[in-house]
Amino acid sequence: MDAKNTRRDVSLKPKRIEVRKKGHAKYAVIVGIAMVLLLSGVAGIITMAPHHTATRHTISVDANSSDWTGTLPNTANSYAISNGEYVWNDSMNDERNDFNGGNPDERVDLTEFRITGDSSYIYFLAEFKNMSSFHLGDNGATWMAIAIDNGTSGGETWFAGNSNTTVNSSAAWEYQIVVNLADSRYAGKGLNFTEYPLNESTANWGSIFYVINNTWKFVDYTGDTGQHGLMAVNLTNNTIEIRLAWSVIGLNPSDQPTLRISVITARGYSDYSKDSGNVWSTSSGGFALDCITTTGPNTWDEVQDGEVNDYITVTFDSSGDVSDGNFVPEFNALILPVFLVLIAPVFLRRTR
Ligand SMILES: [Ca+2]
Ligand SMILES: [Ca+2]
Ligand SMILES: [Ca+2]
Ligand SMILES: [Ca+2]
Repeated sequence: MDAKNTRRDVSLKPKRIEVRKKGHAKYAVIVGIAMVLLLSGVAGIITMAPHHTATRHTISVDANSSDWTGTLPNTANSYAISNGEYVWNDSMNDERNDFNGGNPDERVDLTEFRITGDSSYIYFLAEFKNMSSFHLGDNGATWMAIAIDNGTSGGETWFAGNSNTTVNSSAAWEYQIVVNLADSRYAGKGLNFTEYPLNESTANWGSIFYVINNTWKFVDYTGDTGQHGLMAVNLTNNTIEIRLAWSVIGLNPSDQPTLRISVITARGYSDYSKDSGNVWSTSSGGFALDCITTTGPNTWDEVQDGEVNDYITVTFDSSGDVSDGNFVPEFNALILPVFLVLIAPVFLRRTR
């Protein structure tokens, strides 16, 4: 298909080739467009971002999701910007089942992930398929990490929890939120609900809720009762809600920041008394059991290489409301080169 070969053909059989080439050119264009559309569809980038109406609202961090009012998109593994929220519909039953005797591991099956903000806080909501099979403090309880690239260049790519998993280097993070429901301080209490603030007791690798910066230092506030950060979980609601003051992640909404967000879930363990807690290790690949990606159908397809290549982008207006967003799939970067390769023959022929 290179120019040299084409030129040789032309010199050999000028007339017949000319006719065939027009047919080939049309064919190449059609195939090219079809391939681009196919790849776009596969990669989930025909997003047709809905016309959004910014509706700033404050979230009560109580593990009740009724204050999140954006409309969930109908399609699995797609997003919407709705009522000032970034709303991600995560595919159901896409979690790895390495630890449940090969049965579905619904406690780690993320089903929804949402982001919004107001002038004081950024808020996150994570919903799971079914968390009724365990209590807080159980070994192997749900573990989740949210990596936040706040727009600063550089950053760290490893997810926390010794999870053997990285984010895409284009979304290298400055701050990471970890929720580890296996926190040993809760063991044996039979609890389904708790709220936890970002105070000095979060500065422990076995903590139920902590924030770290990209030099792996805990970000916590002595005596905080939720002013800087708060996490609430309700296993009956299958819901985790989080808020962080903008300043905690080095931002001010008046700058209308754009963040890149990567998310994984896993099974956690904890020994708070020994400042210890991480995720359960799988026998191969990254240890994430679900994540935000369009690669599938199973999470294994994304994390077998130890990297979550896909990430969310979300932009806030000066009031802290989500004003825009996108989703960047791994194959996005392939679309343009593939398109150029496919249409190249058409241009080569027309220029002669
Ligand atoms: Ca709530
Ligand atoms: Ca899922
Ligand atoms: Ca997923
Ligand atoms: Ca990957």
